[in-house]
Amino acid sequence: MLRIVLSALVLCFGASQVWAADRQPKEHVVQIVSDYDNLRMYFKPKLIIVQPGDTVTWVNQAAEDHNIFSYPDGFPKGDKPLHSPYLKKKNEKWTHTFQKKGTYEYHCIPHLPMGMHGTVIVGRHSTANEFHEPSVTEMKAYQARLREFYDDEEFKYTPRNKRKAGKATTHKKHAHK
Ligand SMILES: [Cu+2]
Repeated sequence: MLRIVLSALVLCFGASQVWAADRQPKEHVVQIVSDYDNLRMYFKPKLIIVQPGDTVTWVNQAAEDHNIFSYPDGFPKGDKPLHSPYLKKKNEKWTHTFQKKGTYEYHCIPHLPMGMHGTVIVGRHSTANEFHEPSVTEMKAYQARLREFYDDEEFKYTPRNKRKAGKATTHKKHAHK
């Protein structure tokens, strides 16, 4: 369902790229929300569409530890992951300027179990083979960061290039019906 929504958004926003070359870079804000009453921590908006050259500033809305941390394969090939420091104070900010087109998928480390994640689409959505393919070392480094909060067996992340086998099996099943 999310994929359909994303595709529709990309279709709608695709036309804007025609005049993208002439536009001034924009500054966007993503609120980091700590909703203690409902025990929810989330990025607002969860999905933001920007253009190359634009900046996104994440603003902490409460005195709660949050960070912006790329999934190990959650950014375009040739770019670097988003690794913010922990924002601890109310109104503490972190800004990143996006230059490369594609999809950036990130989460907050301590609140990953609450589904605290977000997406930045720069210009257009990345296709499956345009994402960074993490090395063994990078995967180990990512798991080590998560282990600061979680036991080894929790939140084992499988990069998308390792998930293809499962998908192929599903397709086969459908073909037999
Ligand atoms: Cu958080």
